[in-house]
Amino acid sequence: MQADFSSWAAAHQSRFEQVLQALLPPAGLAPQRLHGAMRYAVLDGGKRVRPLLAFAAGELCGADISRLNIAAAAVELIHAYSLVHDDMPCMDDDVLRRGKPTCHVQYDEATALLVGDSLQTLAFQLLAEHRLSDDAARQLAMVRLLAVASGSRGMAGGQAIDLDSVGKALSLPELENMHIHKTGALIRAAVLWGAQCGSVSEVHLDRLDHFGKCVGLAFQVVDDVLDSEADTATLGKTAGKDADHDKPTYVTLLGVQAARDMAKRLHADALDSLQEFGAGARRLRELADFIVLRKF
Ligand code: GRG
Repeated sequence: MQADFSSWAAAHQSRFEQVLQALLPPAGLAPQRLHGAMRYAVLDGGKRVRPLLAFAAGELCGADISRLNIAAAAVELIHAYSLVHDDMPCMDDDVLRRGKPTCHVQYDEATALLVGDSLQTLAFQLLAEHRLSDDAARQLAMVRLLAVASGSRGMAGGQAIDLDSVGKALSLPELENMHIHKTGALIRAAVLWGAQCGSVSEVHLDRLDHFGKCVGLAFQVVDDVLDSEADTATLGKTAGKDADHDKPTYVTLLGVQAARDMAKRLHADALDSLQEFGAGARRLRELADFIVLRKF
C-alpha cells in the first residue's frame, strides 16, 4: 500500500535534509563564517515545495533518486538564495524567515549578500559535477532552463518588476506577468526538471509544463491570501507585509474571496493537465492540493 501524502512528504523532506547537509560546504571549512551562514540559510527550515514537486514529477517519469536529489538541491539552493537577498534592507527589509532571524540579521548584510551569491553558484556547480540525464544535450538544456528560470527573464526579472510596482496600481495581467516570473518560473522549472531526470515524451512534458505554470501561479495567489489573513507565528515570516509596503497583490486587486476563487480555478486547471497520467501522478495531484489548501 502507498503511503499517505504527509508520510510521503515527511520521508522525502527528512532524507532531503541529509542530502543538503552533505552537499553544502562544512561549517568548519574556511571561510567559516560564510559557510556557516550558507548552512543557516538553507538547512532546517522551509516547506521544500519545489524539491517535492521535482521528486513527484521524477517518480512519475521513472527518474533515479540520486539524480532527483541533485536536481531538487539545485532548485532549493536557488530558492534559498532568493529568500536571503529578498529579505535584505535594499529589498523587502525583513527580520524573520522560516521562523528565525533573517540571514543579514543573524550575520550581517555583506555576509548575506555573499551567501546568496554562493548558493546560486553552488547550484550550477552541482549541475557541472553530476549527471542528470544520459543525454548530454538534455543535460545542457536543463542547465539553461534553471538559468533562465532564475535570471532576468525569470525570478530576478520578476523581482525587478515587483520592486518597481510598489505604490502602483497594476492590472491583473500585469500582476500575473510579475508573479509568473518571480514565483512561478522556479516552481515550473522544478516540475520540468524532475520529469527530465527520467523519461518523458514531449507531449507529456508539455502537460507537465502547464501543470507547473498553474501551481506556480496558484502558489502566489495563496501566498497573497495568507499574507493578508494568517499571523506571523503561523507563517514563520512577517505577516501583512504586502499591505505595509503598499504592494499590489491578488488580494488588493480582487479581494480575498475572488483571490481564493482564482486559486481554485488554477488548481482545477492544474489537475486537468494531469488527466492522461493516471495513478502515477498521484503525488503531483496531492502537491497541487497542498499548495492551494496550505495554511502556512
Ligand atoms: C532576490 C533575485 C531575488 C528574487 C526574490 C522569490 C522571491 C524573489 C522573493 C521571495 C519573497 C516572497 C515572499 C515571495 C512570495 C512567494 C514565495 C516565493 C514565498 C516563499 O516561498 P516558500 O513559501 O518558502 O516556498 P519556504 O520557506 O517554505 O521555502
